[in-house]
Amino acid sequence: MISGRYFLKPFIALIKIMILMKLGGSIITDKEKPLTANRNSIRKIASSLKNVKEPIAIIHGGGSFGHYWSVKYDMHTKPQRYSVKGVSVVKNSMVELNKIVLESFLESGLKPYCLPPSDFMIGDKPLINKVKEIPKIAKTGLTPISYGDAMWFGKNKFYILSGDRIMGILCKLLRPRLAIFITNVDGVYSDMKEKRLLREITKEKPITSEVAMDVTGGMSRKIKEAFSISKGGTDVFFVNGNIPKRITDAINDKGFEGTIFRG
Ligand code: IP8
Repeated sequence: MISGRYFLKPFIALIKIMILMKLGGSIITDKEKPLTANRNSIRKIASSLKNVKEPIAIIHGGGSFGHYWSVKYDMHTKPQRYSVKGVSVVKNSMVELNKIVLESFLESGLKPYCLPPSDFMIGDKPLINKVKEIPKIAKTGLTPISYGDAMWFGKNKFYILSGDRIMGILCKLLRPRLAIFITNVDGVYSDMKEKRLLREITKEKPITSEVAMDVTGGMSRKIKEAFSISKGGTDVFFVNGNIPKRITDAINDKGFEGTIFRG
């Protein structure tokens, strides 16, 4: 029997607009060189998005900025009483990287709109009314750009909010048409040795435990968020940002190359 959701899917796709895109730290920074942005890659990706008519909101990661300092100051996603110097330094480095992303988008002809996560989060909870403003801002032609950050939790505790977690939070509330994770690899691999790319992950064909074991901490967090986003009905794409045409092909449903988590 055809389920109601399956039958309604084409109609839901018509009313759903908006794309949420995560620019991974691996693509926007040089992970080998501390505090070095990959301006060329950011510009190339931004230029490719210029012709996309659908509203887009971007979230970017920390790469060799935020992650470099959070490792130095031993800061994690768990709320704790971390060094306040560490909080300050991590936060400053993310503002610096965000500024580079904003400038690159502006130079590429887009209209970026800086959106620090403290604008729509209180502690570790989203401010629903603020989150609901994001698609409205994106529909004006601006591109809201948020980022992973060091956040105040309460009771003198802070935590690292990753860009991947922001993707999960925003997708749950906004139910975008698409969620796209841009990294510097072709998608999700079954194992890193043979590099066998997994093209499609569905409820019927779920990922095996070896995959989760083989991938890096960063990738396993993305996979966890991708699963929960796709369970909410949004298709999730993993795309290599070194070939920006793959991003626009994914958006325009033209010969997708990467990994899809079917919503
Ligand atoms: O790169 C982490 O965001 P992510 C941001 O998405 C910081 O994990 C501050 C390290």
